[in-house]
Amino acid sequence: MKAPKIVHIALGSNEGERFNILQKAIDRIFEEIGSVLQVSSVYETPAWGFSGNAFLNACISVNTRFTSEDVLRKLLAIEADFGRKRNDTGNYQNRCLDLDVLLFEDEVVETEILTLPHPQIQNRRFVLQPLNDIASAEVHPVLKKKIQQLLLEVNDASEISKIDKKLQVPTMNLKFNACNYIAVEGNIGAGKTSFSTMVSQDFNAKLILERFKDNPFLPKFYEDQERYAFSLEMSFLADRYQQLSDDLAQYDLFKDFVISDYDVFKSLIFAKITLAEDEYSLYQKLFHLMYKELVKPDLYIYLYQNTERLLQNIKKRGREYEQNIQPDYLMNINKSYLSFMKSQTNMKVQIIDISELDFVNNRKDYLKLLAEIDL
Ligand code: PH2
Ligand code: MG
Ligand code: MG
Repeated sequence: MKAPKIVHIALGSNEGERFNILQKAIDRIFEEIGSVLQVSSVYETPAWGFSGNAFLNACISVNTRFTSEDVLRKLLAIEADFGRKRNDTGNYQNRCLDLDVLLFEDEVVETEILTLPHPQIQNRRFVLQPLNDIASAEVHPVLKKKIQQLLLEVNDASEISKIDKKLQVPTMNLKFNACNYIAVEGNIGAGKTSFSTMVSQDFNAKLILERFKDNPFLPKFYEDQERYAFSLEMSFLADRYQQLSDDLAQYDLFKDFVISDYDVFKSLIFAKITLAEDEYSLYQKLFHLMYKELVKPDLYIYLYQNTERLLQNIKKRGREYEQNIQPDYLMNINKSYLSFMKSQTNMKVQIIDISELDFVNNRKDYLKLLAEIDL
């Protein structure tokens, strides 16, 4: 899962209900591209470079996990939805909505469809003035000057005036900090790691990820289940116990809550499936001794995904030792999780069906999934 990057976007409109168009464009950017960090004031500006109606211009900064090219494509699609028609004369014309990528962190790009930083930033007061509201200290990665410096030096005498009305910053209305600790669970390949990583990035949470990669018994287990099941389950239990007791005890002053991509109870759920009866009863005794020492999550989220898509995801992520996992095994795991969750009386459990969602690639689906969470 990529760490989000900050993109600065310029908005302009000189046709139609200019202010409302800018606001709706920001709302669409929030829904499709990423969380909106900052919004500048709105400026009324004379058409620059052509004779046309006066514009309203603004700039925003957005946190996005998409690439700069994906952001550009999405912005063009939003413009098109607002009825923007481009002609190919190369001349400027009136437009109900123009969305330009100004800066994408310090990326310098020159392709057929995208130039970064935007080549005209330093020549346009209608860009620099609003950009200065939200990014005065950002350094232009090519000119190596701060935005405030570029604004002082700009050779553009346009008369620009700030308007009183303020654009709204769209937000998710979700208060995770009501919880101290959230566990995300789900079958193999459901997307537990992706989802908890995304939430930790977007809501300033400490992230605890299962260290499955370090388990030397896991590849062996998938080769010979009977021989390696007990060692595997014991080593998972020991690791998870150690990680959770360490990481949950270590309070991070700068984070608002903790989110993990597993709950320790999964050890028992898997052991029940993989161990012989006598081994399981021994395992269970040890498990309960350890379990009662651990902090329980305030919220347990189970991401339900159907078997077909689990298998697709497993194939896509390509861990070699997982490639022979059978549908029956996954259905069995799902069933055991469901019966575990049913038996929980003290823990707040939430099952969310994600079989119709693609929350990793589609931000609307991610927002839908978040909206399902009931805190
Ligand atoms: N956009 C242009 C050309 N000229 N002038 C103003 N005032 N505001 C704009 O957003 C603008 C412009 C090309 O995109
Ligand atoms: Mg433009
Ligand atoms: Mg444009």
